[in-house]
Amino acid sequence: MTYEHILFESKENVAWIRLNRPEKLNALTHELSGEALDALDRCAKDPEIRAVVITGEGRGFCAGQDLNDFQTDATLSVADHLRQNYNRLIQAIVDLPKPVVAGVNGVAAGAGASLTFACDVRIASDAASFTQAFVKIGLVPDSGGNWLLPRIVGYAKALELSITGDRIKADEAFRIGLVNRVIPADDFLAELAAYAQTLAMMPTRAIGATKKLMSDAMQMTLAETLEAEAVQQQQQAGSEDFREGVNAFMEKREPRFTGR
Ligand code: T3D
Repeated sequence: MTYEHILFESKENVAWIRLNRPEKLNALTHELSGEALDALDRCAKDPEIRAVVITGEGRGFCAGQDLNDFQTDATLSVADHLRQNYNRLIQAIVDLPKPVVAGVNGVAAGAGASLTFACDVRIASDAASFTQAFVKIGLVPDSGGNWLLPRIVGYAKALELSITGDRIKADEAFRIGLVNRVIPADDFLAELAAYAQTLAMMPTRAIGATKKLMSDAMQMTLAETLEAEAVQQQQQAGSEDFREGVNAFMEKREPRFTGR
């Protein structure tokens, strides 16, 4: 597939997915969602890719659904649109057995905010902001916002943000635990790249398994979780990265993980 609404690049084991409709603050269209989904599939299949960054071109991260689509197509089934586009996109990010970093360069609104919530880490520029904009146009949060946001910031704050639609800046997002790090805008891309690079050099299989274990554990009992950890650890213990990690420790050197 050739891409018109995203930029896709893979270098030094990191894949970059850049939403690329800057004049619309990277608002989502059917085409953009399809391209992002295709890019995520490539990330899943390519063993050389060991970390993924999703970020936006221009001054916005993503302004959510392109509202022009509601005006131009009155027959659009919103439910089917969500099922075919955003639901698959969110699930693909969560299911990807590799770390996914949201590089939140600017405003993240509506489904654009949900997109960041689905990522494993949110690194924000100090120019970033978040708004659960849905309520401002008479909609409910979607794209997993009702499931993901309370798990990140807690129920009370998630509900408040969702029923007010208040736009919060990066420092407030950091204060409530919504973003993991805030970086001055001038240094943003360089530090984001360094962060992703560090993740890409980690034991990728262990990271993928941790994503799944921790997500599953949110709905499991302690006993179920202990058992799932035992099963998973058995698998990790057979990996090349485990052997390398132990050898490097014994030999008092830095490990060279390969993701195998
Ligand atoms: O069927 C389904 O899929 C339903 C699913 C819905 C999921 C959703 O995401 S619903 C929520 C949709 N998003 C919004 O309601 C957000 C709308 N945008 C805004 O509220 C504001 O633009 C922002 C808070 C995001 C940013 O404000 P600001 O002041 O920094 O920028 P701006 O001037 O409002 O926007 C800049 C341009 O982007 C502007 O275009 P112009 O006038 O320069 O030609 C604006 O119209 C355009 N833009 C921003 N957001 C959207 C958009 N164009 C289309 N759709 C947008 N969502």
